[in-house]
Amino acid sequence: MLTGAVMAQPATTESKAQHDQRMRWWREARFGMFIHWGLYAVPAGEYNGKRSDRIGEWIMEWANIPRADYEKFTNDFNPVKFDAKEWVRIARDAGMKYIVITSKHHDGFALYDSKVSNYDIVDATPYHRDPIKELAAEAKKQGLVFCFYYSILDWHYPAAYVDAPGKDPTAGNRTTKLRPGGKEEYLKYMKAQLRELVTQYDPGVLWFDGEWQDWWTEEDGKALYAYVRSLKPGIIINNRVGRGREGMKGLSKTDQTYAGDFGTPEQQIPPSGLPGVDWESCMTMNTTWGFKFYDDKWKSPEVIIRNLIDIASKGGNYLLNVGPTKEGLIPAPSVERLAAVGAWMKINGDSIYATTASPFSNQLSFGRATSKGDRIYLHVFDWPADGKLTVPSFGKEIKRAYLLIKPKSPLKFQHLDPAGGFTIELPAQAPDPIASVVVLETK
Ligand code: H79
Repeated sequence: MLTGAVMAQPATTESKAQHDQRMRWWREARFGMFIHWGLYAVPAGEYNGKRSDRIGEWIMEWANIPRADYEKFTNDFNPVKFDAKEWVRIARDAGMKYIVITSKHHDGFALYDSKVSNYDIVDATPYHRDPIKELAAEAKKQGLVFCFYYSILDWHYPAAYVDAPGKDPTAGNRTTKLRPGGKEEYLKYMKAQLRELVTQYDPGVLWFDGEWQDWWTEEDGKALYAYVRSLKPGIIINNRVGRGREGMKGLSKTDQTYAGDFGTPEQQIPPSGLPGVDWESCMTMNTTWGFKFYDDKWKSPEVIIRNLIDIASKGGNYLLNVGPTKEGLIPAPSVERLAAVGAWMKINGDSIYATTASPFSNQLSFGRATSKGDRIYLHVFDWPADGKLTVPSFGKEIKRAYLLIKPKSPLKFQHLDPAGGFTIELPAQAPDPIASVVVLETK
């Protein structure tokens, strides 16, 4: 089945086989690291004594900070503790296969050395180095795919201004306006930055955001999609390049064909997958993307691991965020949680990587399932007290059943009457209290 994205792009027409080939590494990866890092790490959620429940990277919006004042954060952005090798190690050890980092968020600040702007980490901060260059090289070295986030909304671009009650015209805002002629100028600027990003750092994905502006049309999205693909035909682009995404639910609307290769649910997991539709849920581990020093509402490792499984069981990817500090450190609570996910993935990764959605028509009462070839992986969240796991039928017969950690010890199973599924005899103790994996080999 062709996705809308393929059909929407006459300039980059590709066959289904070519499309599958382009999407292949991404579909197999299933798990990536999102990194929100920029000037907002300096105030870290507090401005003039004011704190907020809102997300840290939006401080220029919720604290109504004029451009000229926000720019001053550059003086204090000196991430001398940044260690590209360590960041990539943390992602790799968590079992993540790709990294998506903010090349430019809504605040307009470039985290790489842009030649078309002085508002970047090399030109405007005491650090004077390009961390992206090191990170891209290190990711490649350690076998992860390096990718970029890029915001279409830009609170710093000279032609952009805010027209909202009580708002400074140069502060951040959910929406901006562009001065007459400003759009053409800004489009040129975006394309110049995207050319730099794609040609100099060879990203696997371009992850757009901030597309909900009145001045941004689906036509603009299709043209930008084609432009980025023309720079690197094999690149993958999310659906926020155009106007297709349905709010925070993130999947693309179906009333027409929209630009973009995958849907982007934000802070949520769709109730079910959709055959032939690629998507990725992005989520935070606490309640902010950009670092806030007082946000301690951390999700437990159990919630994070089960989210990863839930997403895989619905055929999606999990893009899990970290928000490093202005010193260049990934916060310790994030590192601890990623290590816990990594410990689980090291043992159970086969049940996640390169899998497709659950073959069962309904969500399993005891947990989740994924498929790969002739195998079904059952993720047991609730271990049965009587040692008998009741599994509904899924249209195939079972040849063998075993725990993923004990492939040489077959588990006894019984087929119930023809349509009635089967039961599997499990040991008394769950191997893993968060999720234990039972493998079914089918005939
Ligand atoms: O980068 C992170 C956030 O800063 C950014 N996206 C993630 C990945 C973001 N999160 N929330 N928002 C931006 C707020 C935007 C919310 C809305 Fe809308 C914009 C609500 C209404 C307009 C877009 C369009 C989302 C729903 C409809």
